[in-house]
Amino acid sequence: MPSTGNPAPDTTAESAPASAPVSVLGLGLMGTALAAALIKAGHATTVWNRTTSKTGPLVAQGATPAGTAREAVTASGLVIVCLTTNDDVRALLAPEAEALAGRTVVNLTNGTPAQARELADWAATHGITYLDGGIMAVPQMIATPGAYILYSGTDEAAFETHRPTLAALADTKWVGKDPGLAALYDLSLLTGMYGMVLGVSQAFALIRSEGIAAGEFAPLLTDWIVAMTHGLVPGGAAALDSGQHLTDVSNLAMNRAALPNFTGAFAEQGLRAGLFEPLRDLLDRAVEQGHGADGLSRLTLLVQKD
Ligand code: FVH
Repeated sequence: MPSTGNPAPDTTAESAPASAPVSVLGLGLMGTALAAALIKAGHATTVWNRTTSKTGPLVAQGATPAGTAREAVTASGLVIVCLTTNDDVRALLAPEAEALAGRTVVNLTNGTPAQARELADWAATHGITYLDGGIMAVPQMIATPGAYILYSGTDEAAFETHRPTLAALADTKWVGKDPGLAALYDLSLLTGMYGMVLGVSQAFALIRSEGIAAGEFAPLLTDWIVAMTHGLVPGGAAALDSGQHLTDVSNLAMNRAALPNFTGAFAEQGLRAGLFEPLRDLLDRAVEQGHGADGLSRLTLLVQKD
């Protein structure tokens, strides 16, 4: 039992009441959106942030400000944490271990699977229930259709207990009892996004190099990316799962032959062409290994370190 504050509620109940109290630690852009959604859904929401001025707008919406992290932790059986990194989470929670005992921590900070497992181990040794989460939304999407949060942790029953509360933030997707799985799914999805960020940045740079407005080009780019995604993702998955990479659509030898056109055009326009290097490296290796007739799905196998 915690030495200070309110006793931790019994988390073995089947589900938390619709108005279950929640504490949110970390009121950056995301933490603020999460707390606002909880308040709107009728939860008694206690908020804490290192920089105290950030609590103001949430207090105006009905949140209770906590003067210290300890005060926030002891106000609720469910403690949601959303900080910059898991190093920050560790530094913040370590001194509160005793106060957290018997409560459930849901860590929605971006991190690696190994960090999530380490935090779960730490929590277990202190009698804290730990769930890791990966938010698949930007703050403006919180509590709107299309947003979802991935969850994992050894205690699936605790997730089910708090699921109705967590559903106020976004759709909930349970991915398994290994605490590292939410981070694995999260980083895998974000990897797809960052590849797109790089591609979109380069596409805009090239089109703008001849004075064409980004806004004029944007609809074409959007439609093209959507069309390519519909083929690339399910098609790539089918090829990887079956081991059949041969293609009659767009083979690696052809893509490799075309690549100098991209590096050449970027260089001609005075743009950085080095951004294509990782793709060239993969294409070169695939073709040199005799996979020129295979499709782009083959590149996934070359990401693995030799
Ligand atoms: N914003 C987004 O689009 C993405 C969506 C997907 C999930 N990410 C992850 O969410 C975490 C927080 O992101 P954020 O957007 O809220 O980030 P900031 O607005 O920069 O706020 C950071 C908060 O963390 C607090 N903080 C940092 N270090 C510490 C520390 N050592 N002790 C206590 N608090 C700390 C910071 O406090 P302050 O600077 O205001 O005092 C903010 O509250 C992140 O993992 C994303 O990858 C967001």
